[in-house]
Amino acid sequence: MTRPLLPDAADPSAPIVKPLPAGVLTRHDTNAELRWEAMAGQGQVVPTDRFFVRNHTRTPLLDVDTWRLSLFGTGLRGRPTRDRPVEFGYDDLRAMPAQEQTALIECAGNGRRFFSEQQGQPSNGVAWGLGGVGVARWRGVRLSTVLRHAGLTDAAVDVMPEGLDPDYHTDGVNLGRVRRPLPVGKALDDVLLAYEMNGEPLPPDHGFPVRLVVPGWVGVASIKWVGPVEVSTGRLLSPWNTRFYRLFGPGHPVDGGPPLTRQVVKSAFELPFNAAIPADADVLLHGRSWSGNGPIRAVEVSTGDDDWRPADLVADDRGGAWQRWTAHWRPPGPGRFTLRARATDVTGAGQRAQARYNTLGYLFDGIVRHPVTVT
Ligand SMILES: Nc1nc2c(c(=O)[nH]1)N[C@H]1C(S)=C(S)[C@@H](COP(=O)(O)O)O[C@H]1N2
Ligand SMILES: [Mo]
Repeated sequence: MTRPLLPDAADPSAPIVKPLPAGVLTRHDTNAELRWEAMAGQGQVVPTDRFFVRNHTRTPLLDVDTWRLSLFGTGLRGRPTRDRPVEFGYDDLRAMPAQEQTALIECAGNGRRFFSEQQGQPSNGVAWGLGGVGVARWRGVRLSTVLRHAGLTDAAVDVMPEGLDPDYHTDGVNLGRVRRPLPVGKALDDVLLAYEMNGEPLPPDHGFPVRLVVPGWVGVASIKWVGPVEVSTGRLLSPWNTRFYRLFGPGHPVDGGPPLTRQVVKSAFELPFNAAIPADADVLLHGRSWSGNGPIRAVEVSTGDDDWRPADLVADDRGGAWQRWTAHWRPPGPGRFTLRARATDVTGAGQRAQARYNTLGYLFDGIVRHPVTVT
């Protein structure tokens, strides 16, 4: 029987179970952000030890022997109820046809820090730099397969997975378990119920025993530690598609824009902020770009005043979950410089001079100014 792989020194009361070495992850309360310099020299995939963690509360340690995926609701044949759901155990899922997919998960608030740092527009939420993102090789069973086994009907509209982590409290109110409805069209398209990450059983922090992987969409759609799943013939609501994960503020509807779906275009250099770069040498800058709309078509880099030039795209990544690239630079001499990268995806969407402000700081698609010092 598969067990969660607990690191030896794990503290089961910590919000995150895996070690958070300072060189690869930066902690923000219950969350941990990838340090981009830790991706230097890596392939497509982010090694599991440095994959970012976004926990509303904390990582639960679940017993796979008693764990069940339980489906219920009006969108299933026989309308099973929450008390008498259609159940699948871990081995049932493992016995279904498996699928592997390299996919990117990114928090909708990734880059939030730059709303305040670059645009003077502070917003609430985790102050992510650009490290609230990762790519992994996920293996599991398609959500569509499980829904069909559970008796999905043509009348189903929404599918709402619910996490088994503790209830989320904010401003003194208990909002219950983290849960967010997915339209049935997306649920049947490319969504995975994953039980493996990078060739190992899912680690506790990333959803053991089973999580959703919803490619291209805001990370919150990829519910971890899934237990109950409601399938409904009507639209479902939760705080995660009403009061969070919509665009609020000036220029947006009073109740917020539509629930967020796809992520926007971003780029990052595989360097720390304020990296020291030797003068009098040719430098090969490395970075990555990605988009929730699909593959990246082109990337440009600037190291000075709007001296934009094309970056070289790594051929192996064409059509992949994200695109590695390189750009040559010969610093003109010692001093402070600002690196910038801007990408365009297959739909023509790109990165803007100014990201569109919203009070919760979601979907930052501005061009990030990355300071370095040449010495
Ligand atoms: N049950 C549950 N699922 C969850 C969350 C959570 O707190 N609880 N966080 C969500 C958010 S906001 C993101 S960005 C992703 C992060 O996935 P990761 O921690 O594996 O990187 O998980 C999502 N799934
Ligand atoms: Mo997120």
